[in-house]
Amino acid sequence: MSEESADQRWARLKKRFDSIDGDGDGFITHAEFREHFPHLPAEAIGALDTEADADGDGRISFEEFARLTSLDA
Ligand SMILES: [Ca+2]
Ligand SMILES: [Ca+2]
Repeated sequence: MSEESADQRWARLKKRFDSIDGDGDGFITHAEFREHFPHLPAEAIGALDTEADADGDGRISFEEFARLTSLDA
């Protein structure tokens, strides 16, 4: 596989973020997680939520999302 540039990676993350952010306000809420991952158990989403929400405001900004997804990249 070819190396992905930072720009490509950023664009891919943004696309993924936008697809989860249903109302397009730039933040992913718990409800939007649930809507996007209906097959995930509530506790898994809760854990994801807690882990991703670095500043504890109850929603996931793109910055927090990028930080979370870079963990398993
Ligand atoms: Ca939203
Ligand atoms: Ca947050």
